Amino acid sequence: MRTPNINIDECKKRRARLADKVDDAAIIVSAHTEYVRNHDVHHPYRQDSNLFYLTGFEEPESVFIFRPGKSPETVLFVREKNVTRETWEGFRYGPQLAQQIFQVDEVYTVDQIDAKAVELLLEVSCVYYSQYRDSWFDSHFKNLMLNVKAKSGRSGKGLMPIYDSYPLIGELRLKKSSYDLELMRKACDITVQAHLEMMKQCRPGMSERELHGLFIYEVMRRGCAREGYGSIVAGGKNACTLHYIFNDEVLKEGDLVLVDAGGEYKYYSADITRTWPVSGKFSSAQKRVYQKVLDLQKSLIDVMKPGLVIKDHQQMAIEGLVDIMLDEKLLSGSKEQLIENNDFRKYYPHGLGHFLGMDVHDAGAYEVGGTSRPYEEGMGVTVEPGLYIPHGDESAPAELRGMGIRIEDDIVVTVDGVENLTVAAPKEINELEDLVGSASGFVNSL
Ligand SMILES: [Mn+2]
Repeated sequence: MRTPNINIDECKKRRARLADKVDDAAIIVSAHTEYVRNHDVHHPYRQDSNLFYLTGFEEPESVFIFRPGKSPETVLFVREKNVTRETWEGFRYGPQLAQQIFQVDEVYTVDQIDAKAVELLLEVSCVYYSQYRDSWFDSHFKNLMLNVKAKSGRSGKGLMPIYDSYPLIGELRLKKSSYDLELMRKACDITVQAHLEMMKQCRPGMSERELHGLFIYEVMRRGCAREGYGSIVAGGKNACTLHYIFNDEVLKEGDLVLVDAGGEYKYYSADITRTWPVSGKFSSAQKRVYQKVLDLQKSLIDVMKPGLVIKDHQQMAIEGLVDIMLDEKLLSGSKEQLIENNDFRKYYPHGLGHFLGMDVHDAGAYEVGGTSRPYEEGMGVTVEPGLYIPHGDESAPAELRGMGIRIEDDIVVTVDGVENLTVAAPKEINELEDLVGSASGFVNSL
């Protein structure tokens, strides 16, 4: 028997909030597909965030059907108990235990879904399901809709309307409850500790991979199941590759290293980026540019509060970064023109941040009715301005070429301001210079 990774009462509260948003509908959420890595070995499995959010159930090949106000209201389809399979792959709840532990009205084995789901859908007038996410259930879903239509006889109604469940559930996930925030704080605290360890252990000659391995070790030993996303550990010019994934080069004296890494704790992810000198000492050019990006990042956090429109916040970041680019002679000319022509994109090609929660790039709409929405209490967002000067950029001052700096914190919008969940991760120059390479007893050979 395994202990659920969630408080089931919280799932019930989430379902109650979801029920308020629909009328005479069924919401269908299926498990994430299992992917084969090679032969009979699968990629590590992680449940679909929406299914976990609503049920806490972590097994593949499961489907949840939620019919607010109907009876049964909650129906879960799960894999059957199977002694042989469990010997190989581990524990399965099976229908009986799943019903008891996850507290849903009815549970069936997943091979009953085609017949049972038709009955459930005949009693509603529309369905919410996110197609093209889970190939396994998509094919069932198509037949299901046809069977429901066939069963409704000669009503002339046609196919029942299908709405995407993703934005519907995304809107709920966007506003974090106190339970959600507790887990986000934990993910962030653990990730801060792991960044501190990486800073302490960092030294020239170490590989990016070793630093990456240290991060995984430090978050997993503190209770994270995994990383929230593939960590970026980018020394020197590798920092200019925004989603650098190779992490296999050697960290060099004189270079900066950019680390963008977050642990996932009970399905909530942190997302911290810090940039520090490999040797523990910034060069004067690195120090100058880093300080400017840091001052901007802090000022961008300071202005955050409910009501600030996300697009306006992004605009502030662009303006601040263009000032730095002009100051550092990366660009010249009129600021307005450089912004209008998107010339700054050469050195700042990404956005200021993104929603953060169960997914590192979390669910939720950035625009409502075609316009950028304002920050609201309970939103989790990142603030991560960055400046990247390509290695081969002959128009840039030589001392800046190949320099990539990003500083990222995880923020929750409160009733009148923000809470910075990752404020404890050092980012001041003197703090970093004191910390980097300060670990004692380090053996520099394998
Ligand atoms: Mn991020």
